[in-house]
Amino acid sequence: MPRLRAHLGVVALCCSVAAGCGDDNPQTPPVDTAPPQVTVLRPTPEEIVGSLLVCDVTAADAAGVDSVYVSLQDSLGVEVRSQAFGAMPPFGFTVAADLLPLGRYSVCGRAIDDLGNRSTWTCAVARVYPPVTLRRDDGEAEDGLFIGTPVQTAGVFENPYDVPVMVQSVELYIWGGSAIDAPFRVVLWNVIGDTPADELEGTALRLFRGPFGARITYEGFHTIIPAHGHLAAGMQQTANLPLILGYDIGTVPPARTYWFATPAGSNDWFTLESSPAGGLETPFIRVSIRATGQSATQLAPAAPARPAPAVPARPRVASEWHRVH
Ligand SMILES: [Ca+2]
Ligand SMILES: [Ca+2]
Repeated sequence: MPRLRAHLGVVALCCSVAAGCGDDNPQTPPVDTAPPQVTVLRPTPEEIVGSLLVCDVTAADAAGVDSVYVSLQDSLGVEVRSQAFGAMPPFGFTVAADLLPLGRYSVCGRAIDDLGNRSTWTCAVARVYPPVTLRRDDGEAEDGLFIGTPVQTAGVFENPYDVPVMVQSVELYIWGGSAIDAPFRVVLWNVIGDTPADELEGTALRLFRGPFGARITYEGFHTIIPAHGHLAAGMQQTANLPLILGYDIGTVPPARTYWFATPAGSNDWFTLESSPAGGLETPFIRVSIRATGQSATQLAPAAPARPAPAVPARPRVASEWHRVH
């Protein structure tokens, strides 16, 4: 047995030398057992999404990427949308935020390389805030309010989200029996306490001919409402023949949420309930908003609002207004 062991040892040594000095015998490359490296490019972690949820994944592998699978899941892990891709990027898709309920969503990717190695899921979470319309009416105006003089009319609306939102549009309803040819502007005001205050921005003067029963939507605003902040939106008239704003007499609005000021341009606001012709009717004013997303969070420092006039006996509520332009 000792002689046999020695013999085997020599054989083993020879084999070892032969394998190790194989300049003319190329080594077999190591087998690739590593799965592809998957990275979620969009959304960025905790990205605030208010319009489009961009789902974008990349994958890399030494042996080559064979295929990529992208999955969008809600907070319960239920798949909202998925798509399989081949070897060539881009790997991803885009979903409109207004098609999704408010919530947190995971964008996940996994990939398989050319040798069949499959990666685990790589995910990034986005916070999706669908655009929403702030309103206090049922969408059907039944009457019009005629105060008898050009007037500002505004509703005070609250941003329901815990993130800043940008005003997308303001919608007004001009009553069917309104006078013709009455110029007006659509205006956004700051809110001090619960009262409309300084103008933030407004449209140019609108010369409106034949507006009977018209719903008008104005876009192009840039005001950002802070998280849970307040905004006053409405109409400022400048003509001798005031427009009659459509009112919803079937809805009782929250008290002191609608205001008017006369003459137009005045900061002397009164609640609509205090108007002889007003009562508890609801002006047809609606404001659509969307979350500002990542680009807006880079707007720092914020431009301060213009100083508000002194309002005695009314506590001032901090209002961090942002202007984009
Ligand atoms: Ca690999
Ligand atoms: Ca109504």
